[in-house]
Amino acid sequence: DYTNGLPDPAELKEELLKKYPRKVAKKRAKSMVTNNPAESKEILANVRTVPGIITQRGCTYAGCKGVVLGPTRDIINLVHGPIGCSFYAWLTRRNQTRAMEGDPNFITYAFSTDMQDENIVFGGEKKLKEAIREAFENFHPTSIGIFSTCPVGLIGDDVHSVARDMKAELGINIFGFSCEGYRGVSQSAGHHIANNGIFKHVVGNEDRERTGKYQVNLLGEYNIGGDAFEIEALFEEIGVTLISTYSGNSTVESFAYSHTADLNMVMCHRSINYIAEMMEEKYGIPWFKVNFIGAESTAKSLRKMAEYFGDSEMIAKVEEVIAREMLKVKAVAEAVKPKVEGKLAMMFVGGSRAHHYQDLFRELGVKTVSAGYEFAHRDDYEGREVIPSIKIDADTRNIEDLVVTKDDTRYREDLAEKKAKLEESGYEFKDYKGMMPDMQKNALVIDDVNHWETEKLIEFYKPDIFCAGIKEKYVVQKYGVPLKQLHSYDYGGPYAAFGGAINFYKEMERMLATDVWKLVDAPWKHEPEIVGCVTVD
Ligand code: CFM
Ligand code: HCA
Repeated sequence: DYTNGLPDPAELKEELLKKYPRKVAKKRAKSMVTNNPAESKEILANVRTVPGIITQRGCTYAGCKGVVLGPTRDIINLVHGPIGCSFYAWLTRRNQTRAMEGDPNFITYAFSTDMQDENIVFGGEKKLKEAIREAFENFHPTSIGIFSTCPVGLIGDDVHSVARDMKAELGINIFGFSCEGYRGVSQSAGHHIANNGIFKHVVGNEDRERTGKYQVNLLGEYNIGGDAFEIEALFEEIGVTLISTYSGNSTVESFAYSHTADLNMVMCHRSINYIAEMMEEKYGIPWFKVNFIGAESTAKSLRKMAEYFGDSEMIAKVEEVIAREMLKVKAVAEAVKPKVEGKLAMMFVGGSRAHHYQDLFRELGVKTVSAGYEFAHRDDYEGREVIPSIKIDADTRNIEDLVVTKDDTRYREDLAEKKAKLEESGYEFKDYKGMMPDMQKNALVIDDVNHWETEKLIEFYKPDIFCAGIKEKYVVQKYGVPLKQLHSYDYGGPYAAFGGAINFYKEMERMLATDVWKLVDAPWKHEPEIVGCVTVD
């Protein structure tokens, strides 16, 4: 409970809103919530950013090409558009991959049609076809994805018909995405478009013999800074076969037979829940939410998996691994905690990490005083929805009307009643919590935080660390506050699972147990602000 000892967030909220025109203030007010985990509070999220406001958000193309398909190494991801869209998405996310010798890895390349004025005026389909032929001749891929950038939608190039023609001509899998940057309100729309495209064009294309007793997919783990490698090693030790990861360290080949898995575990719910739900509906593969950020969360997720399979050997193995790893984790946490305990953190990131990383900070006794997502939906904030535990009677799986997994208002309905109904019909249920029920009372939750609000948050709380992305990094640091990038991890990582937790603790020791940041003197404190502008005639 942050009611005592920390400033009252209501004061800050008032100051932030005062700056805005009346209509904007009214809208922003709904996206800033003083948290109370005991109450079901609503937050306005997944709505358009007011033009003129400097947002942290990205675009639909980023969500589709960069996030969901980008980390897959055996597909050529061809960007149909001007070169900048491709160049600025070229390896910046730090998604890693490990190809076996001789296997294709196209991740290090940036493929683009490099549209010019002429293509904008006369159409770019011909150039797109040529680019596909060229990519095919040079690299011999088994699949090519085409990603539309803004101008493609504006001039009306039909990437889907080009894909169909080229598929027939070249005899490989080719499919297009209408993921123009301007669609939707953020990269979230791009995730949805990517999920639908992969499901339609790839999943189920191949069958494969079982390769293990327990086969799983891991969804929403993108192998940033090598996170997935940590998790893969744990699965291997525990005796679980990882069929496919969507999409860190992945191949489209494995997506094609991923429907042969027994279970889907969802790490980033925001970007990939659609595939989990579609696979459940079409192939009957159950899914549940996991989190491998934080040592405690990792232990919990492994236990959840072992319990699901109900195999006593696996349960024992999981306990053995947890006991062994926790010894190492605790040794480092105990050394670091006294140096950082009680410090204040803020995190404004994406659609899941602003929540997940609070677990790691909690393990060090660091308080998250304010947090928010860039583009998450209400369920990622408020989520108290009922996710069926999957130890359920195969004959009575028809629980659609009882399960609430969508970002609508249904989860406001009486949970107790739902629980009773589920239990009556032999189902177990688990709460899937969003960020707010997991945060302290009086912490300030802000959706789609902007530049002005960021500066005020820093002045108000004087946090010891701010977590966000590259666009925020240097402004925040000029305030004398260290910024940890929770997207790319700066140059660090992995931070997932037990090994990752140790890396993160050490990084926090470096960043928090030092006074060096207090020596930073922002240039704007001394240099005059430029107030006018020069007109050239
Ligand atoms: Fe999921 Fe992600 Fe995130 Fe995301 Fe992203 Fe990312 Fe992110 Mo950057 S898929 S929502 S769209 S966990 S790229 S790996 S770090 S904003 S919090
Ligand atoms: C994206 C990708 C991004 C950007 C990170 C950042 C990533 O949204 O297009 O702003 O630093 O993780 O690479 O989220």
